[in-house]
Amino acid sequence: MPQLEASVAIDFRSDVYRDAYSRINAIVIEGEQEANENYIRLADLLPDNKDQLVGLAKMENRHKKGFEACGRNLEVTPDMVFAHEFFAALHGNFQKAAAEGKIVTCLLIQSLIIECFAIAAYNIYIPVADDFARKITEGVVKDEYSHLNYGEEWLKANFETSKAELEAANRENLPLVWQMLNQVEDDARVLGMEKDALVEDFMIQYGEALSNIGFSTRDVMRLSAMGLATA
Ligand code: PL3
Ligand code: FE2
Ligand code: FE2
Repeated sequence: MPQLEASVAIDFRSDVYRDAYSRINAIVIEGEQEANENYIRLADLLPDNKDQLVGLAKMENRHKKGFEACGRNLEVTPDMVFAHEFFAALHGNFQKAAAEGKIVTCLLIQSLIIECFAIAAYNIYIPVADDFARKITEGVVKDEYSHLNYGEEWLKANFETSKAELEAANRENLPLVWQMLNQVEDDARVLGMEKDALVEDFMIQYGEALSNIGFSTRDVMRLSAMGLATA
């Protein structure tokens, strides 16, 4: 008996797909743009790490260009107004923290939360992407692991003095991630990405990061599920 197809082929050119892509693509472009700005801001706050952080910012700019090309390839116009709104709360929290010189909060928002969100999204997207976008995304996700690693290493080296601020910043910002996922759930499904898989991958990446920084297993469980039950 012939094997059934594992999944129904995705029609990347359909109106339904391209409509969903106009929002998801915009989110990714906006996310990469804000990541670029956030690392430039961090370079000011951490002058000793300036060259490395400017290097990360440049990578984010290349990622943005790559995803813009993915949209053009499908003849999709990204809905940048939607994407700007999508990131507004997290972006506002980063800017407020930066203005107050709260480096730990800035690193938690950008290098842990946003990078883990990106890694989860890109990992889940790669198997269901069109050929052009798959190649681009595979290159990008490798870089995102190095950005996550930057945050982990800094926070690990400063763990004892950062712990209380990390707890507070996690409580304030992680619930925003669950809200953001709820907002993209329907569009992500059209692209072949399930919310449960995104949540699972995010929690694995984020939990591992917290553990590498120095939190106990008990703390990791508590911190990484913050606000999930009520989302
Ligand atoms: C930091 O380097 C990049 C920040 C980008 C954040 C992206 C979050 C994406 C969440 C939307 C879920 C679907 C993603 C689809 C992938 C093309
Ligand atoms: Fe990036
Ligand atoms: Fe990144």
